[in-house]
Amino acid sequence: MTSSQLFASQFVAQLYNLGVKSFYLAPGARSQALAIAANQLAAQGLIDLTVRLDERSMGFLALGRALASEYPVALITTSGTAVANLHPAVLEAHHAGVPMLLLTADRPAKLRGRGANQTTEQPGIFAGAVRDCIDVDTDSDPRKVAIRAVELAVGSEQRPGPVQINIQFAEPLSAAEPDANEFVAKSSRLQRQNHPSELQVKVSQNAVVVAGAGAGAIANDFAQTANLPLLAEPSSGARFGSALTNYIRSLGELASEVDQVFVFGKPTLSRPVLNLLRNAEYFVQKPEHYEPFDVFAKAQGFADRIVPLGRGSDQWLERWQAEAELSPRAELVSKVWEATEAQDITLFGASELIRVAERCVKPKRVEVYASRGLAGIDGSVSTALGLAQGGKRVRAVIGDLTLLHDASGLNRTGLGDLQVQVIVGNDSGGAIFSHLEMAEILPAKDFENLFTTPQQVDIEALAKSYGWHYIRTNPAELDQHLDRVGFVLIDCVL
Ligand SMILES: Cc1ncc(C[n+]2csc(CCOP(=O)(O)OP(=O)(O)O)c2C)c(N)n1
Ligand SMILES: [Mg+2]
Repeated sequence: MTSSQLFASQFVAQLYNLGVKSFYLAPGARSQALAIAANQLAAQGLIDLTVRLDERSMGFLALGRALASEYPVALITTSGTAVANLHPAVLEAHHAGVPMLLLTADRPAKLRGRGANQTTEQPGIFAGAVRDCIDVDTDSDPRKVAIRAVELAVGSEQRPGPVQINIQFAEPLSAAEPDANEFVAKSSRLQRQNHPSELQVKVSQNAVVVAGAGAGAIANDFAQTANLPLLAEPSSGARFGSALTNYIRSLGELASEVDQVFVFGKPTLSRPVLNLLRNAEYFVQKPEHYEPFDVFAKAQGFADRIVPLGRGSDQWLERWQAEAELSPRAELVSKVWEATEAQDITLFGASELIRVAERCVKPKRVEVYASRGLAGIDGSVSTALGLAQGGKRVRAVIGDLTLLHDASGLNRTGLGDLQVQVIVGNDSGGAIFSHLEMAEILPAKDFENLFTTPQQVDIEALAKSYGWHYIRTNPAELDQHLDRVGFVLIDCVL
């Protein structure tokens, strides 16, 4: 049998040859050959190797890094529950189309179901959330396995996304030789192969363009070309230009007149926008990463590129202009939005603040992310740190419960110097739930216990125990702190 180390060295080197430059490792015994091989490449400066304790937060860190680099990153775990801890980030990556390679170390297959230590059914553990699970022992050809994995992750067959490579390591689990650098060749990225489809659609006079998460600037180009109102979410990548409207305010009056919608990306934030699709005909331009959006199962057509025939009227466009929301939360998100420059990234957590941003932030071409694949409040601190590993300054705008959910993600160990501000809109609990009908029906105390769950955590102590600079402020004074460098936690009290 081929040795564990030979397989690991060739496999890791081949990933490098295929352009994979960011590796993540959570320590364990079964994965030691992969750890040693990755470290050998890192020692030569060929790859970045980040070592984290907690696989769950490592998953989101890697997700952020993959978002920033738009190329697969590799994650190495040991066997057992370590693998399962990647699941939340894998689900988000699946739905948002983020490429990741999950190198999960395992014992030989013959030991499954026999009570062997730290051994479970790892193949299939992520079900349909991975593009494939390649289950191999160390007699397989590591180069072929690596090529197949990277091809699938970049989206050569479907959308980009996570791929699991489950590697059965038998003892001896590692050796000093061979060195992974022996198998290194020129590193170049695999390109995604695709054959774009096109659809021409006659533009109605009462049409709008809806740009959800991941829509990209193409949605903006479309709205400009077709002279249509643009309803663009903060993380759409299309929230700029003259066609953008403060649409949430306008919708009450104009929704019933809309008879045609062009959908880009994954719109999820506002029910009034989604309701437009119930009543109008709609066409979907398939996003590069997210799954094509069709929750009402009545899209009139899908294509990689929709070409508008004709243009909307200026009168229709003008009717969509409205005033932005004014509130302390609006002040908070607007200040961050205004401070964002070309070399910055803004990340919104999945809760009330991104919805407020949708109602108020001005047209501006900025780099914005939000985990809208599954809209979890988990992993947001880690995702911000992963984005920052790409070299830009990152500001994450999140709720207080969202912070606490990923408190262990604050661990700076192994991260070096990053520029990251976590700006917490602190309203002590889940403000978003106040919109639920239950808020009116249940006794206030029950509603608090079951939904808002107010917290009294000492956030200052939390930040300091992880070595973050802590600032307590309010929306009116927030702008004074947005240039602070290093690891900064801004507790913005609402
Ligand atoms: C992993 C996960 N668990 C639970 C939820 C449901 N959820 C959505 S928002 C929210 C509360 C968020 O509170 P906070 O972060 O303080 O934001 P706020 O709405 O107060 O601004 C919860 C529990 C979720 N989206 N993801
Ligand atoms: Mg809150």
